[in-house]
Amino acid sequence: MRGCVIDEPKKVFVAGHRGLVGSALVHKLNEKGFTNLVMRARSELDLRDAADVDAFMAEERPEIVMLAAATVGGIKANNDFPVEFLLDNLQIQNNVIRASHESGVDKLLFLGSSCIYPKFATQPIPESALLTGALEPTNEAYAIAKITGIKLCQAYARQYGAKFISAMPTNLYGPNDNFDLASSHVLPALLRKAHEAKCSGAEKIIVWGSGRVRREFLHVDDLAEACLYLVQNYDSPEIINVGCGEDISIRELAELICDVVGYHGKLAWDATKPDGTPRKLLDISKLQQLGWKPRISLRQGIAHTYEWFLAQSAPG
Ligand code: GFB
Repeated sequence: MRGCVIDEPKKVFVAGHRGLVGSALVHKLNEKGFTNLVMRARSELDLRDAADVDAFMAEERPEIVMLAAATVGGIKANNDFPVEFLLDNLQIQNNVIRASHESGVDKLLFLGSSCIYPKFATQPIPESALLTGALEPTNEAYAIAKITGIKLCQAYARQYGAKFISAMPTNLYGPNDNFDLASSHVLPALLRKAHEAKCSGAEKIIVWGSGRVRREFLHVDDLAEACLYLVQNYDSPEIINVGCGEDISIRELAELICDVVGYHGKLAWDATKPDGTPRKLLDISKLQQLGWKPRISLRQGIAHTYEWFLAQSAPG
């Protein structure tokens, strides 16, 4: 119709759309009217393969790339498999970032992690703490890969003026998380342990480490909203933290999870397992100044994740 221009939704490639972050991004993009999404399962496209990624990007030519594909895991998986955490992540991000530049992508969002910051960074951790001290050894491989991804995005921005931005999320949780006890993060692990102990009538659950270390947890739906907000409102190559601004000890987290699940047994501490970083609370003032804030409280978010977990494990 003449005189009536209807903007087509931008074509967005969500890399890693089946994971915790990618699935939340797809949901949020659909909700906000971005219906032109490109996605590929790992069986269809191995992002570690440069030639396949090049061919895919040349054919699809997305305008926006949200890079949520990564090899991820909790403290034990990170500690046990440094080769995969370093190599897979370097390959995935190198391929996707380079192919995005070469295929003319307008905007790319790279997702890092709060573990890029030094083990003993000042708290809350400002973006300026990057590369000011030694990393936490249990996740050094993953952190080095993520730091390299940030630097590659910044290099494309400096050399070619690319709008490749990098967000640093704090510890995330929510639907589609990994609940495997050997490789998961603490929150899904404790949710599962408390649920199984409640069902079996066990008198205690095992919690790793001392319980004294502190972590900040952000529901993945809040992260997804922040990511979209950044894609629409942030162009700087400087990294930006995404968190909720509050942290909690692992003991308090375990107690909260047991309360939400309705498990009334004891907590037993396994001191043979590592504590990791003593504290990891992000300074989110930069994001707040941009006008974004999280909406989901930790208790609400755990309850929502538990509902999802129960629905997955329900027969039929
Ligand atoms: O979530 P998590 O595995 O990773 O562990 P990080 C956080 C804390 O919870 C550690 C304790 O002190 C764990 O010892 N914890 C207690 C448990 N019980 C459990 C349990 O049953 N399972 C697990 N997994 N932990 C990760 C990094 O560090 O954070 C990644 O390894 C990434 O690279 C991610 O950056 C955000 O918070 O210590």
